[in-house]
Amino acid sequence: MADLTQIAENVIRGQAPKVQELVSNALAEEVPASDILHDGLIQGMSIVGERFKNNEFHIPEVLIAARAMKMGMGLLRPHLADAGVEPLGKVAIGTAKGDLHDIGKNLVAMMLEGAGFEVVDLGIDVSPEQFIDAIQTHEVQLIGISALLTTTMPLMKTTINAIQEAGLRDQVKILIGGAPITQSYADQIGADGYARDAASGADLAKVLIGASA
Ligand code: B1M
Repeated sequence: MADLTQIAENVIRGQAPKVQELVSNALAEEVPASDILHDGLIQGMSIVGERFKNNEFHIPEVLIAARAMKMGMGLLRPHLADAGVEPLGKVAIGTAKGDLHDIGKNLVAMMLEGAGFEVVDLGIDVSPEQFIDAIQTHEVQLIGISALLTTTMPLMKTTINAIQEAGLRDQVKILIGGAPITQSYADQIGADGYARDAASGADLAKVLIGASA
């Protein structure tokens, strides 16, 4: 009998092969893919996120857990599609134009995926036009922008203004973050939210799209 808490536990411990084995076994036992996702993989990643926020986990542990979660997701994805399980929402994320730092952005993307979002990763050095294209092409509900340089912070505002001018501002929520970013800067440039770390980013994304109280 599949024990989904074991999947969560092995995600937390970053045991990718074990997660794969347990997910395969659960699928073979015809456990619904959505139960494996929510009670196994997402449950595990949400505990990882909490521990990261509380400084009990550091970046290496998060990356290893995210890799285990991704291995499980790889097996689960076709079954979720077959069962018509919808993601929590769709997010496009990238670092602001001119910014090549992507370690924090990647962590945020992993936490979003771990929370049940479909993530379109636009990469680094993302222009306002690329963000606009992502809104139009992928119909995302949320845009995430990361910046690590004081010189690229203003590109967040340029991006928000461009989205506004393209008439798309009402279609998306905009979440920003990165070491030099603050809540007051987010307020100043008209972003919908600011998160200081990856786990808080995933929590806030849920609130912004109305998927969580
Ligand atoms: Co750069 N760099 N760097 N760098 N680099 C900093 C940021 C810097 C503070 C170092 C310093 O001088 N002390 C400084 C910026 C100074 C400033 O602007 N005030 C700096 C500089 C100056 C530069 C260059 C200009 C250096 C040069 O070439 N002269 C150059 C710029 C290149 C460019 O972007 N155009 C440069 C280059 C690089 C490397 C390529 C060598 C490398 C990046 C590799 C990579 O990312 N693939 C690098 C690195 C590694 C750093 C430091 C050391 C570490 C950054 C990092 O990855 N932190 C950094 C110094 C430091 O921070 N100690 C530094 C770990 C990461 C997990 O944290 O990204 O903050 P962080 O993400 C956090 C939160 O901020 C939040 O969640 C994450 C974790 O929970 N978060 C979000 C991030 N994005 C979010 C988005 C959200 C929500 C939360 O919603 C969408």
